[in-house]
Amino acid sequence: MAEHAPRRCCLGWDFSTQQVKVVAVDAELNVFYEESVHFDRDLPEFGTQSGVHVHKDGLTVTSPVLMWVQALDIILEKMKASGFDFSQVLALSGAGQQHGSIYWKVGAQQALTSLSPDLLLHQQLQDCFSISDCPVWMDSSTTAQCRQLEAAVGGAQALSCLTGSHAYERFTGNQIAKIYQENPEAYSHTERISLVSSFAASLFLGSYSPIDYSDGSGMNLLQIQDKVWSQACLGACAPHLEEKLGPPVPSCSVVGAISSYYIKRYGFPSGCKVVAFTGDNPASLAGMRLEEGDIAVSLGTSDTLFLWLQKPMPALEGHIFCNPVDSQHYMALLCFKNGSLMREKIRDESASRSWSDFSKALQSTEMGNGGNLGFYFDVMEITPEIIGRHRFNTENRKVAAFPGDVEVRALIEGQFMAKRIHAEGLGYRVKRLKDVFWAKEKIIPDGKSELQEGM
Ligand code: XUL
Repeated sequence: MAEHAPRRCCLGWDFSTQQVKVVAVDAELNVFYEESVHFDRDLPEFGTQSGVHVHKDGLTVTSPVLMWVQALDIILEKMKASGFDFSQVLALSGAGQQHGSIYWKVGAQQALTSLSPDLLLHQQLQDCFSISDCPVWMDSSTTAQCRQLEAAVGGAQALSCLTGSHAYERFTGNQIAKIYQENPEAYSHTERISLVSSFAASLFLGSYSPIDYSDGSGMNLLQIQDKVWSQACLGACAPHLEEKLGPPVPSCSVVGAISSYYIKRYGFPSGCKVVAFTGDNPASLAGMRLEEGDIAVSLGTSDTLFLWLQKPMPALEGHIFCNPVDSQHYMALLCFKNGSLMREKIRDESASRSWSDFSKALQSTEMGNGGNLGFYFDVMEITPEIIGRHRFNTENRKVAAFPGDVEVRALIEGQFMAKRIHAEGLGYRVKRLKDVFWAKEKIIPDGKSELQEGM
């Protein structure tokens, strides 16, 4: 009986690079329901690898917007089929991979507000996008646009002081500038540009959800102190951009009530609130309840380091974002692109495609790896901008290969050393790790504690 008693809850959504996931959390913060759709596995017709298409130039990386919409359809239908009681959902919110952008075609707002509960979302939204393949955070094809933006505002440091970061290829303003320059027609047919987070919130709202301050800080467009779009940056990227972005809002804002589509098709209550969605990293900072001085490491598709700050110190490396919990405060973020995919590659090459062999290799080698060091960047790294595999032996000579177990430790130690060095380079003093959470890989607990001691 108790199992079937109604359980009031909130839903948390994650629109990440490789999957869409939902959790239901009850009043005591217990997660009692989880569901996910993995793009490569569950939507093979889109032909993605790890959720993205890497284009021939090796720099352009996109994801099909309809894949995200269809993933939401699949999850909602699975929840319905499993008997999930939507009538108990008081509110929902979520996170999205940062920086990715969605281009809603003229007329899309109309389609969003008049969704028929008899059809799936992707059947009704298929003609709503002026760009079908959205640039995502792994894209590094906008170097020219980055230099143009920095030149327009007086240089890299000036842009960093204004927006919290110097111009980064994956930051949305530079991606928008590229789309405007290369595809002006599609740009002019765009009535609204969303981030992945505000796009997801829009699907639930049935109208355009505003961009929140925190995720908006990853665009090179928002003045992080004043929380307004920078006219200089907007002007340098593309015309009429302010109206296509809409005004930004604090990350904790209730942006509206759920669309009648979800009430009629799935039985959500009409009062179900939609709270602004934000970026995955700001959402992690909020969820982990960081305190001043703490540093958190997230091992995901990208590895990230983040911390809570009261006084921003924009620099030439790393990012300052508006804080998602307290919009008067800030957070700092360092992002390393060669994270989990790099670990998976070395696992496949040097540990027989098995995490357990990977862990054994880590256990069988000493901390310090006998003086062997390795840095592995199969894709152009963000922090710092570098590509290639770089191995150094005890004599500090560059070598072409390591034995398998040395390779595994060199990778893990190199990745963690880089995190510490770059964090300290920005003036952070690492005291303790608040937590480390693992995306889908597991590095053995012994390896974990060694690494923490090593930090
Ligand atoms: C952060 C970044 C990545 C994505 C991954 O700046 O680019 O962490 O948010 O989802």
